[in-house]
Amino acid sequence: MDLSIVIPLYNEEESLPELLSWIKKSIQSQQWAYEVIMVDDGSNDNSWNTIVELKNSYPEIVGIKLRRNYGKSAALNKAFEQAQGDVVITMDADLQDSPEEIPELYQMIMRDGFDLVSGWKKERHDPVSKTIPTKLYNWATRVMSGIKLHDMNCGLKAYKHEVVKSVEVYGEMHRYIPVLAKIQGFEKIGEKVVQHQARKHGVTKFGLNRFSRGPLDLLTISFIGRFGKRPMHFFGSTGMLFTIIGVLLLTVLTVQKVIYKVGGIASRPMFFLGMLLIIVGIQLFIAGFLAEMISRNNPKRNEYSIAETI
Ligand SMILES: Nc1nc2c(ncn2[C@@H]2O[C@H](COP(=O)(O)OP(=O)(O)O)[C@@H](O)[C@H]2O)c(=O)[nH]1
Ligand SMILES: [Mg+2]
Repeated sequence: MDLSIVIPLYNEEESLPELLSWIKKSIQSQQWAYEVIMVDDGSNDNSWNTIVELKNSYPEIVGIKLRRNYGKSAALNKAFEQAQGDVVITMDADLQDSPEEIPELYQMIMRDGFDLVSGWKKERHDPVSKTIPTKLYNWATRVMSGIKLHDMNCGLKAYKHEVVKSVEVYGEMHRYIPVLAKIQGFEKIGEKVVQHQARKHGVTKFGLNRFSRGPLDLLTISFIGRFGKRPMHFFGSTGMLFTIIGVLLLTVLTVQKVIYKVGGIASRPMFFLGMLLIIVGIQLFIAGFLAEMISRNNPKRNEYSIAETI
């Protein structure tokens, strides 16, 4: 199969019929075998019935209904497991992303050889309460990940088949799929300026909590990406550093007391700092040993992303 179009959705009944006909119109001139995977994430409106009905006129639909609302990441992960296309394109269901971008995104993967191409809503039609925090967030992610994308969390993205099969998305990690892909070794990441429209029906589904959860997920991703298979290298090295500095500080104090007969050592800030560093350092070692014991039992510990074998 050439193409899988993946659409995660939550309460978007009004948008779906127009979305499907727009997709069809945008790609019918291509001779592609394709599927449209729609994941209804426990919507409490009529979205699922609408999908079932649409299936009669659009046999390319693959519908998945999750029993409750698990979040966009979970929906994407389910769809990625299912996707058969050589190219997988994700898009939002709310008609804000234009399906007319699909042919060019497809070519950027197949012809230009990108592993992942992210849309860039250069001209956005969203309220400022959304656009300003997003700029900040994109800057932070660029700095932390070293990936030069302007619009990390654009819903419209294209992937090579292997990419969606090797990233695992949960929590709020759909915001960072390019980072996850890079950790797996997919480094040819491109960007395409895409059209963006204002929301026609319904309301946005992401409130303020995206600003607290997102950064935490970014921390998790960068930690697991770097140290997930060798946690002791992180905990052990920081633990060792802390302990050594602590021991040095206390040694200085001991020398002062024993050789130079300096009094009142136990009330000096350096004394408390030295003790604190030793205690925290040892705790970090313990955390490291525990993490190693846990990851030993992880069947994925020795799983690596293989590009090719002959
Ligand atoms: N599967 C799933 N999709 C969701 C959820 N929340 C939002 N979406 C979909 O993600 C897309 C973008 O959401 P939207 O509310 O438009 O976000 P915004 O464009 O950033 O304001 C839309 O297609 C939504 O239906 C969710 O909890 N689960
Ligand atoms: Mg939207």
